[in-house]
Amino acid sequence: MKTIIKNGKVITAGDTIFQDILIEDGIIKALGKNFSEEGCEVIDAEGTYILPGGIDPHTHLEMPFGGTVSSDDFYTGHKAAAFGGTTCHIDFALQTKGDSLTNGIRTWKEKAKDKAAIDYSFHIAVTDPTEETIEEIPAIVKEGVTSLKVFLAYKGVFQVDDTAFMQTMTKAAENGMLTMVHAENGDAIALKTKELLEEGKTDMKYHSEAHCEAIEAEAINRAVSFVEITKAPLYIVHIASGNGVEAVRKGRRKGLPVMGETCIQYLYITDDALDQPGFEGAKYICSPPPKKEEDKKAIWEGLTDKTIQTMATDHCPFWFDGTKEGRTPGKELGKGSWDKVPNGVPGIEDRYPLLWDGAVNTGIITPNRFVELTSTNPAKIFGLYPKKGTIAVGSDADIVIFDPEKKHTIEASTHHMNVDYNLYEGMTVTGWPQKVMVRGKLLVDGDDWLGEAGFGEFVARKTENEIL
Ligand code: DUC
Ligand code: ZN
Ligand code: ZN
Repeated sequence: MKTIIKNGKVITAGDTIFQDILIEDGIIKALGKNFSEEGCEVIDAEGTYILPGGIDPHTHLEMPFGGTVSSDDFYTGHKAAAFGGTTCHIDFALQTKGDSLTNGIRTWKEKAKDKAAIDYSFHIAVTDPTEETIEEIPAIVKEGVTSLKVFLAYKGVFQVDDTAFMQTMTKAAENGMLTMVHAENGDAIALKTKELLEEGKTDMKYHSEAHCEAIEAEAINRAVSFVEITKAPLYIVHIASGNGVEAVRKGRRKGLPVMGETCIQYLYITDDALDQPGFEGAKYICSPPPKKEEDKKAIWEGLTDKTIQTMATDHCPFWFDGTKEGRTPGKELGKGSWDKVPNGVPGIEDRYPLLWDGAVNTGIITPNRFVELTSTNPAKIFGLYPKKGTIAVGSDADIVIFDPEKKHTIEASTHHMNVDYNLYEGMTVTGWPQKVMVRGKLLVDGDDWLGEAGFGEFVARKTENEIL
């Protein structure tokens, strides 16, 4: 099976070149011009940009959380991802307390295997960092799971203490594994939550107060200090605060191996969204929550000065109204008090075109930097490169044929995510994926879905995580 994509402008992190792409058996076989078209399917991509498929390094599909389960599974989430230009993602498998890391990964592999339509991999979230758990790390690496996450938040649920954090990151580094951290101070959140609730402060906006900027910044500063103490590399997930960005910047200037991720919602949304009449603010409740205008500005700066390496989503959707038939319970669990609202927002379908519209069309970043943030850097940091994350001979043919002129209005009624609202409802963006392929198979052709459950593959990752 051979395909030629011709007449498009191929944009990678390093180059922008008019060249044709020859694909054979799902792999990019050659780049150049004037390929023989005999026996090939030919896609004329005149007027479009050919980009590496997006890699979302931070998602939570079908995740049990907040008394329910996130509403996208490995089929619906993958279909939505593909329509939005994402061809691979790394989801978080959770360790159950008292159980092994291996079983956590096994459980998530089961969830994915018959449903997956795009390629995927897993990080393991360490929630019970006992001696046995830490000793299990080398075995996990052998399974191709080369990154782990710890939480400094969610006291009594996922939170680990500083000793466990340092021990885990040290052991991970010794085994070529990258540690990731959800950096918010869980003790401070628990205390603030108690105080706010005792004062009868139950409106949605108080979620922002319980997860205020200083609570995130303290944890990020602490995490960066631990990099200095242990010398182990660290990737800080979903940075939402200006002082958090600054802590990473300072660490990097000292030469510490610390990297930062932000999520698309933090570029567009502020805490005003939680402060709306009635229950509307619940749609925006996630942790960390979006912060102030000045934090948003600082995150944009972090993207342009390369303090931040990746753009993710933390995709973790919950129905706004989960009471309808066939739905899992959703945000309505928190009617009456913000602390009962399941934490998480949708975004897997929106990330790639929203960043293009907001950052490339406006001239804030180049198309090459866009590719870096959405695909190449996640691939390099998490050991997927050069199989994924670029358009090069020998790479998987994970390709987005992107129409830079196409206008698209984002609406829950037309999006593919399995959730009844969209954070960007009514926003019109310019630039939208026209065709999307994974390993040479066309999954999206305009509005048509050609993907199949079971086509997506688990990707075992290498330990050569690059420190960018
Ligand atoms: N934050 C969220 O909002 N949802 C999932 C997990 C997390 O850390
Ligand atoms: Zn998190
Ligand atoms: Zn997350």
